Amino acid sequence: MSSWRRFTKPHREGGMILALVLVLALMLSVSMISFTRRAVIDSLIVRNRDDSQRAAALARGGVRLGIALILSDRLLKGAAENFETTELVATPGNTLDDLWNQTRNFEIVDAEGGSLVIDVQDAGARLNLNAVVPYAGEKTRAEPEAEEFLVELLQKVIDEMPIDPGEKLYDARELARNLIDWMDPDDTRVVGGGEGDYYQSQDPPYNPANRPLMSVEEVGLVEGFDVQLVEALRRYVTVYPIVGGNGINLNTAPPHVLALIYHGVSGEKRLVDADTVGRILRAREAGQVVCTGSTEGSDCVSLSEMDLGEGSIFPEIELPDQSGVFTIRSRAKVGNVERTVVTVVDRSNLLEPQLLFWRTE
Ligand SMILES: [Ca+2]
Ligand SMILES: [Ca+2]
Repeated sequence: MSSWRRFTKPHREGGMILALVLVLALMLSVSMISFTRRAVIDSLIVRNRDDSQRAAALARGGVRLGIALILSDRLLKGAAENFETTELVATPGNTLDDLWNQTRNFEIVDAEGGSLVIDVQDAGARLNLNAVVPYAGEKTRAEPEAEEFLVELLQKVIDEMPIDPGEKLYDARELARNLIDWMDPDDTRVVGGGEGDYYQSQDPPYNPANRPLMSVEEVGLVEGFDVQLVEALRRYVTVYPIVGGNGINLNTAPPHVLALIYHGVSGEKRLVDADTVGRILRAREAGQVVCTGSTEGSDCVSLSEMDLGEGSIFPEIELPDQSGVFTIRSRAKVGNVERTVVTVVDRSNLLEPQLLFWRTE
């Protein structure tokens, strides 16, 4: 027995040591793997942070380029002789032939592989909600056409929302009235009663703004509007300029916004049909400009030629559009990191363009 023990004991001890070595080796390799992985992750984080900073800087630079474009466009249009006064003077108006539109979808690539795309759009290319209920201080009143137009606009947006019709529990007329009450200076609902009832029952309670809208996002605070509806509305509308803006710029608006032209004789206005939208687009493609004033001696075509002669358009338009407000979207990409800066700039004062909005995405 004892000799058996003599032979077997070292053998068992050797086995245990071997097992221990294996466990240690395993632990070592596990910690090596996790150390290596950590090192790789750390270097990726550092690289990502570098890319992120570079992308953010590139996007900010893109905004400066965009501002340079809208100012150069203004100077090219003949404001140079009035540079000292810096006042907004009549220019040929905003069209898609302008300098600021020439960089659309053009990708600028820097020496280190970063890329930048700048998209500039005039405010008139969207329907200005603040032109529907134009601000006039305490005298601000929504015209009857404002409610009718908002009903048609909201119904169109609701109809086009890509969700199940059963989920569209919106009432366009109620929404239109709630939006007017949010913007008008009084505290009485369009249908009578206090405007604050709904808002005071919220947690936390708040009040209607009773002033022009400061952002499209603000519409989400209005009774009956939810995030989905505001998102659907976003591609059609703007709130700029906040005061003193006109209706849609027929010379720059995309087809889905042109479809919001509300036209006709008083009391019988309707959204225009696809034929009118097509007519405007064809005129633009032919290098013509839709004008509301004199059409003599220029590339102007009249509203009548667009089948918009009879009656009027609401909100009122003045073409060529002289709006000084532009949205600049600057999207930069470095490695796998993308940064977008969205700004709204007013170029009315050439020496001091005003930054009205800034958001990093
Ligand atoms: Ca009201
Ligand atoms: Ca109100």
